[in-house]
Amino acid sequence: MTTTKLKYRAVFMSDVHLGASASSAQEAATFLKRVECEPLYLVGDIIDMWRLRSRWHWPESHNRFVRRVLKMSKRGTKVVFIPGNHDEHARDYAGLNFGGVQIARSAVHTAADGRRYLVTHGDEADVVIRRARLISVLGSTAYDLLVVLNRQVNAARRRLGRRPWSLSSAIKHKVKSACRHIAKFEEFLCEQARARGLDGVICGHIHKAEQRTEADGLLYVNCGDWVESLTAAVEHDDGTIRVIGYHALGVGDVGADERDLEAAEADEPVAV
Ligand SMILES: [Mn+2]
Repeated sequence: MTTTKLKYRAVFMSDVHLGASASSAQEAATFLKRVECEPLYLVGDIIDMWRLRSRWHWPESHNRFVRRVLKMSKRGTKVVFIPGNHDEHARDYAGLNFGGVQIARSAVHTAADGRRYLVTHGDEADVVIRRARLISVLGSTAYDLLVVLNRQVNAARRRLGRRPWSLSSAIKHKVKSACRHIAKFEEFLCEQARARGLDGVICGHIHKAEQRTEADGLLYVNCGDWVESLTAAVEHDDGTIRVIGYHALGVGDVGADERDLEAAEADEPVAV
């Protein structure tokens, strides 16, 4: 089996949700094993403290992800952890360094082409979460169940030779308020970057991978998540930033090429 590393200037991952049973920690760790980068940004909700508080769930794959991050740091990758709302307690440690992992409230990443990007989890946009945390906790538990259920449905579909189907995205696509929420979220974060004179924003939180250039040239990138969409944002040597998907990378396959993620394939919000 080949183990050629995919080299990127920077890698941005968010919403791994370690501690949640729906986390695809195994795939996230395998992805990290296949990539090489200078800075690695962990853009929040890496550890799901909300979920761990209600039920301790920490299988070996979740350790594997943590070990992989620490190993990269030890080998010289600059690792920046920007906590999200599910691991917000880590925000108290902003400015500190744990085993080579720098903790920051947000960061500004300078790309190879000189463009500067605001890197933040994004929940600061989400007034709803601040106001009604309980609702959002209940919401994300229901979402987890949905994901697990959906996997079982798809295992059955595969046995029948049918294509997999995303139950939650089918439901969520129909929810207008979710769309409005996403639009507001994206708008808010673009505005944050603009106000600071930056060239774009790289965020997570809403579990919706996206890369889009606004009319004024501002770049909006959402890393997606490692629950359903299994995506990350990467910076190429020329400074181009792209969202790539684990499946498109052919990680685990031999000799498969990298392809950019079809935005349409990416999955949606909630559990944010
Ligand atoms: Mn979040």
